[in-house]
Amino acid sequence: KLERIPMPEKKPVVGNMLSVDKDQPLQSLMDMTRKLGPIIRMDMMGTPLVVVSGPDLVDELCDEQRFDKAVRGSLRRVRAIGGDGLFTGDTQEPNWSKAHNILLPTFSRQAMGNYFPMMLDIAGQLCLKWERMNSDDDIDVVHDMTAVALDTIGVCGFNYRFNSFYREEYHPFINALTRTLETSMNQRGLPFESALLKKQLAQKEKDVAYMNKLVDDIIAERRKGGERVENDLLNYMLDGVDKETGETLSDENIRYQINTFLIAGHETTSGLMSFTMYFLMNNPDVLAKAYEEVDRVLGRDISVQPTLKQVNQLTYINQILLESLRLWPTAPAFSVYPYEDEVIGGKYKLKKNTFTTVLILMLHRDKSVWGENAEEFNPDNFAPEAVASRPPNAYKPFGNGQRACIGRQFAMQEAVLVVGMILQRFELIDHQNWQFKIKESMSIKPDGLRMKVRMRKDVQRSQLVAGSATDVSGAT
Ligand code: FDE
Repeated sequence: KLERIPMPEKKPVVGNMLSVDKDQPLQSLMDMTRKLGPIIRMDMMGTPLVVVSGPDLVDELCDEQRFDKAVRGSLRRVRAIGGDGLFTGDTQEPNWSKAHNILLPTFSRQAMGNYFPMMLDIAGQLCLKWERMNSDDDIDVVHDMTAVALDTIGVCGFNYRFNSFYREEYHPFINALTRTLETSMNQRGLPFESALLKKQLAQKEKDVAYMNKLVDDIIAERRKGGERVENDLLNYMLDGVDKETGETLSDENIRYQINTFLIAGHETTSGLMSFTMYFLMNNPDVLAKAYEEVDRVLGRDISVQPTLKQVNQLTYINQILLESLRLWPTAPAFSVYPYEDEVIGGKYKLKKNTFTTVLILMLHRDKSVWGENAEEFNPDNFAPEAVASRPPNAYKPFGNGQRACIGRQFAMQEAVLVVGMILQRFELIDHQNWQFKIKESMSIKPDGLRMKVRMRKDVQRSQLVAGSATDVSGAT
């Protein structure tokens, strides 16, 4: 009763290494899934890779008794910066559970209130920049959203200001990080690779040293009794004790955690907010409903800052973001391996340890779960009734189980706030009629998306706010 897992055609020696486009591996896998179905097997030069996207099969892979997160391939190479931090650590490594125990409360719903004022600060910087644009200025959406996400995790994480809105280019940290992630993605274990990538690998070494030093200096400064501000994550990491072992985190591990938050926290959140701008511009009905909610909840007076309570009431904005993560989940896949030999779907054999990737990009488009219009953008998919009637593991933009995203509430709170504040102020204009295109690296982003904004006609300012004393009517 066992069945062979469908395979794409393979070549001698390299097997399926070249079946996957180097620049668009995910989009290749999407095409392959559309052709071959909910489970595919590939031969990566002798090492099997199984790619799964059928909801029933994924449901089994989410069983943590049988499967564990696999830190392999490019994710493994990200250990150059993430080390044994939460994202790139193996579940069995002692530092994973230690850090998980210490950090879980700092990312809880209750803790989110602490970060809100800092998130507001950064979201305000973005809005101020956009308010001051001339009518011939346009916005590099991914750039500005990356700036928000990076600056937010910087202040909330360790009271470091990347000050992205005060510089034309990205902070050098981002350039180093982006290059390092790209090189990690390009290394595929092919023959002669270290010769081919010689330059990039040398650069990677320099970049890693630079990033580590920046972060190590911040930690050392804080240890010396430097500024002990608010409740940022760094303070929790310095003081936190794991109840299970009674141990604290080492400085080296704290560095890896900070690097990790910067990797995991800025790209994915920035991609989420960027895709959401695209969807809003291209779905007028949804946009109208979103404006209605923002006006009702936040009001028309932009000189009064939103409260956390109000942000939590922006439920339709939340649905829009979740729907955006359905069609273009910015962390588009996660991987597991079986502890023992397994059979899934009653017929597909997975040998112990097989590298198995859950392609959430396609899981989220399964017609049996999302209906005939699965490929269409529809935030009603996240109306409470719709969510309640769906199988639990059909939607996995934040991964699974104990290895799921620890930053989920953090990212969602930030994104709802930012989108809410944008809509409270601006009309969004797709002035170049952007043709949909994805840029892939660790995460996915809309490639080259630009837009213009215009101040909405009826915004009010009851108070004179420092730094934004411009007359609204002149601010188009
Ligand atoms: C995680 C995560 C995940 C899983 C992965 C794997 O499994 O491999 C996912 C899917 C995710 N994540 C997603 C996401 C999305 C978004 C928007 C985000 N995310 C955001 C964020 C922010 C922050 C800060 C974060 N995030 C973080 C994180 C971490 C740390 C992790 C790891 C965890 C453990 O423990 O493992 C993750 N994240 Fe996320």
